[in-house]
Amino acid sequence: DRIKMSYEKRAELAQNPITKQLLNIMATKRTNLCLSADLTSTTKILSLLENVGEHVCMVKTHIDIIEDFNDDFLVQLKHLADKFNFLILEDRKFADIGNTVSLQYLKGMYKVAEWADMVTVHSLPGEGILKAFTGSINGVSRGVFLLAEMSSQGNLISAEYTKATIDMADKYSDLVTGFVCQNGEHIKNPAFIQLTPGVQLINAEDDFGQVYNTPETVVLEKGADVAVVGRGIVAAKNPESQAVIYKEALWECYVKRISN
Ligand code: 5FU
Repeated sequence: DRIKMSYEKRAELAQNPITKQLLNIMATKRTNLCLSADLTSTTKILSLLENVGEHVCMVKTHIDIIEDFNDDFLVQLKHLADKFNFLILEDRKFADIGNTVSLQYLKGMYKVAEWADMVTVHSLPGEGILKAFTGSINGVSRGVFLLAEMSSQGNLISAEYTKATIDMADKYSDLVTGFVCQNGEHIKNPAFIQLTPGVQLINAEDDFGQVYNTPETVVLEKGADVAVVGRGIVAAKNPESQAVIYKEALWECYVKRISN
């Protein structure tokens, strides 16, 4: 069962190269923390990553919130990803018909396919949306996280929708790296990664309906493999020391989870 299995073991089982790579990074760097680098200036993002990069397995971006976006930023971002050995997830939440999504993924000013190891995709339009992606671009592996649940208060995703999303991935296991969700009880396959946003050290909410759970809750009770932390780290006085606190708390929960 996925929950009790170590990341190393799961890396061996994973067929999808990007899943394998992510699980190996987690095991080697001993971190299941994903930083959500939700800042609007390229210099601020790069300096944040310079300080926090060594503590995370993945960095999540919202490329379209950046105000001074330029191609050199992508070069610097890639350089930091190599230097600190983390993967990049562009949280684009694609949600249109396959043809449009394919254009949004490959074209436009951001050319997401060229630099993002993984992207997030809504299952809402049906499985045709997955045909817009391939497991590799120019010989480099690519992955997709399907949105099976959301963290926001009152979201319209039903239990049935969540289950259908998880089932949708079965036919696309060479492409789907895992699921963005809150509760992974239906994710049985150890080759899929549960990515859970809405994480802070205390239970809380923001003014827009975001709901936060603690590392203990998300990893031990809800089955998160990777926890996404944004403002918990980004808005801290000292993001680096805060990242270490999150990294250690999350890792301790994982160790506890696989050992009892
Ligand atoms: F799919 C989801 C979701 O259900 N909840 C989220 O919060 C994605 N997110 C993203 O995680 C959201 O867009 C932010 O980028 C990040 C959470 O940031 P926070 O600052 O930790 O609330």
